[in-house]
Amino acid sequence: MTGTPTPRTDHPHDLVGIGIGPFNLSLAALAHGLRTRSTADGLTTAFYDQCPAFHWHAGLLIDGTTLQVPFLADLVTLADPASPWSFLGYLKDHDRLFPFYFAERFHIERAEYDAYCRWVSDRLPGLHFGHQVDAVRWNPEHSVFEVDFTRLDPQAGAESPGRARTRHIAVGIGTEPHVPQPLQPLVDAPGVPVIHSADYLEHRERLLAAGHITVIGSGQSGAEVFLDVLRARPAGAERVHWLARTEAFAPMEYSKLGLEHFTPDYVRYFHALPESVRDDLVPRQWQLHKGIGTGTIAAIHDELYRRTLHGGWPDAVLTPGVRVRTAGRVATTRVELHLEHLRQGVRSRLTTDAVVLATGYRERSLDRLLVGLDPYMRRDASGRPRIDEHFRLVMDPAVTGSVYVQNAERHTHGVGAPDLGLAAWRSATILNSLTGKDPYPLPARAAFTSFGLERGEAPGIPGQAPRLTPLEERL
Ligand SMILES: Cc1cc2nc3c(=O)[nH]c(=O)nc-3n(C[C@@H](O)[C@@H](O)[C@H](O)COP(=O)(O)OP(=O)(O)OC[C@H]3O[C@@H](n4cnc5c(N)ncnc54)[C@H](O)[C@@H]3O)c2cc1C
Repeated sequence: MTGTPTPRTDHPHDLVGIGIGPFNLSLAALAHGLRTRSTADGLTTAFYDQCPAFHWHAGLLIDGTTLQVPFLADLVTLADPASPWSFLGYLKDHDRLFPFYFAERFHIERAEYDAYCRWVSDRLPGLHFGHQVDAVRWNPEHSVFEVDFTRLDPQAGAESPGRARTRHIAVGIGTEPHVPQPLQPLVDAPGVPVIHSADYLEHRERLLAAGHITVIGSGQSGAEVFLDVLRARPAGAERVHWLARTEAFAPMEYSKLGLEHFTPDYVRYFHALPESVRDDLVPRQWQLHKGIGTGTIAAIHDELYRRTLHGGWPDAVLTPGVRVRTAGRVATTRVELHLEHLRQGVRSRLTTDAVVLATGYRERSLDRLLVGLDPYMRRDASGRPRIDEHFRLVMDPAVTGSVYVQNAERHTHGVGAPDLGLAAWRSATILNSLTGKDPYPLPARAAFTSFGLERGEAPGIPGQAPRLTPLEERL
C-alpha cells in the first residue's frame, strides 16, 4: 500500500520483508491470508521497498508481450486458489471476468500482470514503499533482528532514518541489470544512446530515431527489442543488427515434461544433490530459462518474411556466435563495436548509432545487505550462503530467528528460483516453516516425472509399493 504511515517500531514484528517484487508480494498476500485460517494465528508483518510504488519491469512492458507462465502462476493461486488476491479476484474487481473468459488467454500480457500486482500492492496492508533497507543485524540480547532503513521522499528530496525489529526476515531483493565488462565503457559515456534493455521503453523514441541500431543479446528481452525495432522501421530501411554470443537464436524449452523442472518435486531433488553436482547442472540447463519463446521467434521470422513479399531483403543482420571484444565511442556521436566470430575466428568492426544491451540480469548481492549477519552465516565451498529446504539461511544456532530468501537460491534450489510459477508454493513453504503449523498444506507430488532414483528401490507413486522389475526385464 503506497503512502501508509510507518508502523510503531518498538514492538517486534513476526516477519519483515525486504523488497516488494512479485515474490515478497506473494509472501505478504499469503501472510495476510493467515488471519482467516484456523490453523495459524495472524502474523504481524511489514514489507519495505525502496521504490515509490510497485512496478514490474516497466522498461520492457512492450505492447503485446506476454508472461512466460500461465496466469495461474499469480501471487497466490497455486497455494491458495480461494485467496482474495488472485488474478481472477483482480479481474472480478474490475468487472472483466467475462471478457477474460472469452479471450481464452492462458498467457496474459505483461502489462496486465504488472497492473494486477499493483492492484494487490495498493490494497494489502503493511507494505511500505519509499523505504530503502540499509542494514540488518541480530540483537542477541532481545533475540530479534534489527532492520535499519531510510525513508525516501523523492518529491521533497527528504530522507529520514528508521528501524524495525522483527523475529524473522524474508529477503526478496531480486535482480539488477548486468552489463558485461567489454561493454562497460559504452554505458558510462553520454551522447550516443546506449541503454540496457531494462530501460528500453523510456528511451524507445530516441533509439528509433537513430540511423543504425544494434541489439546485443539472444535472450527473450533481446528478441522482443529486435522485433519491436523491426516493426517500427520501414521495409527495406530497417538498418538493424542483432548480435549474440550464443551459438544460435535458440528456443526456450517449453515442453510439458520439460516444464516439470519448475515443480516442487524438482526443487526438492535438486536441493538434495551434492553442491558440485548442482554447480555442474545449472549452466547446462540454460535452455530452460535463457532461450527465446517460440512465439517470439515465429513473430520475428514472420515479420522478416513479410518484408520480402515485394522483392528484396530486409536491411537486418542477425548473427549469433559473435563476441564483442571491445567497444568505444567514435567522435561522440557513434559507437564502434569490435567483433569476433567465436567459431570462424574472424574479426570485424561495426559502427552504429545506438545500442541496446539485452545482456541480462544478476541477483542483487545478499552480502551487502546482510553484512551484519556475516559472523553467523554458514557458507558452502564457494563462499555462497547455505540455504535449507525451507528457503532459510543456515545460521549459527545462537540466532533463533530465521532469514528466508526468495530468488537468491539458484545455487541450492535450481533453475526454478526466479520462476513466477513457483512463487505461491515457495511463499507457502516459508509460512509453513515460520509458523510451524502448516497453514498452507502443499502437495507431496506435483510432477509426473520422478526425478532421481529412490535409494535401494525403484521409483514409485508415494504411498504405493514399488513394482519390482524381474532381472530378465532389465536386460
Ligand atoms: C523482463 C523480465 C521478464 C520476466 N518475465 C518472467 C515471466 O514471464 N515468467 C517468469 O516466471 N519469470 C519472469 N521473469 C523472472 C522473474 O524472476 C522476475 O520477473 C521477478 O520480477 C522477480 O521477482 P523478485 O521479487 O525476486 O524481484 P524484483 O521484481 O526484482 O523486485 C525486487 C524488489 O526489491 C527492491 N529492493 C532491492 N533492494 C532493496 C533494499 N535494499 N531496500 C528496499 N527494497 C529493495 C527493489 O526495488 C525491487 O522492487 C522475468 C524477468 C525479467 C527481467
